[in-house]
Amino acid sequence: MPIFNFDAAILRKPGKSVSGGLRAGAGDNPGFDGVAAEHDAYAAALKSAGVELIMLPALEAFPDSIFVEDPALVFEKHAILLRPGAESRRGEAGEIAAALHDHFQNILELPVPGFVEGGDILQTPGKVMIGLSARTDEAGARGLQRLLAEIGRKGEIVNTPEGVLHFKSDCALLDEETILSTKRLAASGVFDGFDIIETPAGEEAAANALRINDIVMLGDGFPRTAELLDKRGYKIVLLQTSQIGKIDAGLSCMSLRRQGAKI
Ligand code: CIR
Repeated sequence: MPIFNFDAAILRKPGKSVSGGLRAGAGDNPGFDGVAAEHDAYAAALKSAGVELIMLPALEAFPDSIFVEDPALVFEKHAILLRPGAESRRGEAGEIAAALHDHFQNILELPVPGFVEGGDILQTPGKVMIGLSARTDEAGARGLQRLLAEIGRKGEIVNTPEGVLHFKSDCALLDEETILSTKRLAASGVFDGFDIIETPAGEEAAANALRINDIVMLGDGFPRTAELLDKRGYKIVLLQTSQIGKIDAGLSCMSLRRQGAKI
């Protein structure tokens, strides 16, 4: 079964507090209604792709909790509770634990010490890549590597380009052999051996795309990337990301996808 086949996904509704979500720059706040509309369209696209939605309620105490990808890492039967590097997000792992227990057979926890956010993890057929970043440190990455070995997966620790929030802010798996990557990340050689499609200059944010079953979800502001993927035969679904983009998020962040046969 291809690694991008998913049967279910956990999502969390945005709360009004999402307007105050973390961001590196000093841009204006996203509006709650705009984020909610982007989230609704994203959920609808997942559903159309054959994914069962497990929708969790909003958590006002955690402005960034809509980005469920970061406090956990999931596979077909296993789920790993992570420890976000961002202090304001650390409690999100405890908040998502019950849903993981409901939908996965085996729940593991990142050992102490160290931090890992799911946005830094790229799952590929042969290995799970763990990007070191301002949110994921060496101790966390090593702890995760040990847990992955326990469940029969190989973890490879790599670097995220300086100033980039998460490893997956800059890349996405498009199929078993192909990675969509920014030029700056591809230049580091981490994807040697893969077929790489580079995002055109100025469209770096397009790299946080998402392959789900037979579609690739792509932000709608990246016409040259869309053309490249279209030419390669990918079935693209364009989604607005202008509001979540104000708090440094893209398309992978809003779901935790469970591997399984497409419904
Ligand atoms: C944060 O800074 O943590 C959120 N504002 C954005 C998280 C995006 N998540 C992701 O890329 N996996």
